[in-house]
Amino acid sequence: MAGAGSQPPGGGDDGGRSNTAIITKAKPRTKRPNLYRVLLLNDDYTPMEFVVHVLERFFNKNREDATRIMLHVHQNGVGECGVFTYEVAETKVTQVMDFARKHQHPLQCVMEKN
Ligand code: TYC
Repeated sequence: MAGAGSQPPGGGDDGGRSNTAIITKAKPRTKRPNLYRVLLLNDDYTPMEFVVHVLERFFNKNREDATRIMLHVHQNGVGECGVFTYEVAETKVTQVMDFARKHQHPLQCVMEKN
């Protein structure tokens, strides 16, 4: 469709006959990355102290916050450890799952798009 908006801002639709410059100002487009929640899932076998340790070690929580999150997961079935970009979230999930497996605990850690 020809008409309003079909030419660049600043006009100058003279078929190239004049030497008027068109200066377009770039819009400041700061694009935010997609964010992912990393979640711990409850189970009946992983010791509470192990889950607290995981939260301290991989999610940089202090003991108080780690204990609060662990108890939330224990009581509600699932809880958030943090929100990260895709690659960081994926790394956290892998680290937790590897660490749990190494200690023979069934602890599950997953990520979901925020
Ligand atoms: N429910 C476990 C227990 O009673 C503790 C636990 C908490 C396990 C959080 C996993 O993500 C978890 N020992």
